[in-house]
Amino acid sequence: MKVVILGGDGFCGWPTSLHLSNAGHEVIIVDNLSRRNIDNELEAGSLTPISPMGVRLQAWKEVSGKEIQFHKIDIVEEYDRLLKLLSEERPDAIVHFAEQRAAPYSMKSPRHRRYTVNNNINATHNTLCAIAELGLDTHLVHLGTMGVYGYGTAGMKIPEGYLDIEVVTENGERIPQQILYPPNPGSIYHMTKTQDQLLFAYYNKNDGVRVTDLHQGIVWGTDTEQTKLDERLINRFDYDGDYGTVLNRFLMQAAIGYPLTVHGTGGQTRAFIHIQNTVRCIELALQYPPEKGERVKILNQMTETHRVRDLARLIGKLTDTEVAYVENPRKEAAENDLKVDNSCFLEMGLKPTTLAEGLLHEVTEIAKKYADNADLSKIPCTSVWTKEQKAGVPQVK
Ligand code: NAD
Ligand code: USQ
Repeated sequence: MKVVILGGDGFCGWPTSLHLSNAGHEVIIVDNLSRRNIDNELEAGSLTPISPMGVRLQAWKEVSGKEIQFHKIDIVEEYDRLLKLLSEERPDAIVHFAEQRAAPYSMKSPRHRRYTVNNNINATHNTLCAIAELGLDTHLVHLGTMGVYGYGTAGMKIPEGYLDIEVVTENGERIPQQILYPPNPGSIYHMTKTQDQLLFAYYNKNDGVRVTDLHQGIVWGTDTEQTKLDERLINRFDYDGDYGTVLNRFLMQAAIGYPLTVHGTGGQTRAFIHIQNTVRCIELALQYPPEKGERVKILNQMTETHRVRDLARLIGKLTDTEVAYVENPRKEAAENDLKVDNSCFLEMGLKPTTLAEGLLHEVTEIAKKYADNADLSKIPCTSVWTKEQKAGVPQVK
């Protein structure tokens, strides 16, 4: 398959590009390198030393003998260049990672809210618009989020995108229907993902665009089989208060003996998936595209759910690190249960990497190895959801 990877320089996009190239697909990366610029803006880089794109691609050629193309295109600001690339390449599939993906960054200030809405919704719309304008039969695979559902379901397992309901007519007839699961975003970032869903439904209905929307949980881990092959191929590892996600932050904090920063009571339950499983899921989604005329295919891309305080206790015990309960800088339910249906990927053959298998590797091989790169002042979460809230800063002895 010829596959264009939008956002192929990022945390999920880079290892996916390598995984697909390794599997024999022709891979073309498109990225505007905005994530690297945000590192500069926040003065907080990846814990792992990520190489420039040219070095990454040269290393991959040396290691695998395979070539990956790269085009530096901003898919929001440079629609014409995106259109030209797609019309020349006519890819079988596009994998779309190219959005601003951090909830805290999206809440940082009015500028960050506006940037996130503008970037994310237009990135998705421009991609759909280009596919429709060119009349391509390209399969679009998008990285969405579990957060579109909200995280509370009153004990019900969250279905894969669509909810079975019954419409009761005026004369009492009950008609079964399926609707998009009602969106309930918890940040401006998550809200853009709920808007993406409507764009997909519309272009699917109006222009017949074939779309798979992957509702992914929190990704943890760093290495995949390919990124391990050469240090120049290493994946990024975010640990700062805006981009670091909870489990990778705890692993890094444990490696340097920093108290594990649990927000509030830590009663929040979230879905998780290892990066090696992420890249496999995308390969599977490409392998099983929706048929022409089929509605948007929605899959839940996660393997486990965990409560934040349970994760902290587990890692704290494993590494003898203190757990700190800090003020929650977010506006979110203090406690929630979460059950998720992920049977589609399991039926396609996904073999989950569990926490038990990967945690210690991450602490010792990645977080401890690169601990000297850590800037402790960047760990606290300083972005707050409302003006009344305070940052989640632990007392560090
Ligand atoms: P990332 O920020 O590391 O990567 C995103 C990439 O897209 C970056 O390289 C960035 O430069 C690029 N990009 C952004 N806007 C662009 C534009 N306008 N034009 C061209 N390139 C652009 O994020 P990630 O962690 O790899 O996440 C990828 C996708 O997966 C996101 O859409 C995110 O919402 C989703 N996702 C991520 C996680 C996670 O835990 N990391 C979990 C669920 C879903
Ligand atoms: N949290 C802590 N301590 C921390 C950091 C976070 O307790 O130091 C808590 C948060 O308050 C939240 C939970 O952990 O309750 C998850 O936070 P997170 O930053 O790990 O995840 P989130 O903001 O939801 O975003 C991440 C990715 C996003 C993706 C989403 C999937 O950045 O791109 O869409 O996970 S999901 O959470 O399933 O919606």
